[in-house]
Amino acid sequence: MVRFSVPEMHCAGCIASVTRAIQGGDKAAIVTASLETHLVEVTSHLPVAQLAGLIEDAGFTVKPVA
Ligand SMILES: [Cu+2]
Repeated sequence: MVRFSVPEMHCAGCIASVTRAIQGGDKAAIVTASLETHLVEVTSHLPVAQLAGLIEDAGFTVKPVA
């Protein structure tokens, strides 16, 4: 599981966009997002950089969280 900070994620629509973007790259990905922490947790076989790219392509600033 990898964790990303997505500060611009502010509503359920944003979560839907992020989830759709990730699952566009890996339809089996499990995505959990929190509006309180702006964290997105992803379980996927894709590498971290590629997951970050998918989120970015959806229009969000993203950074991996250690
Ligand atoms: Cu939103």
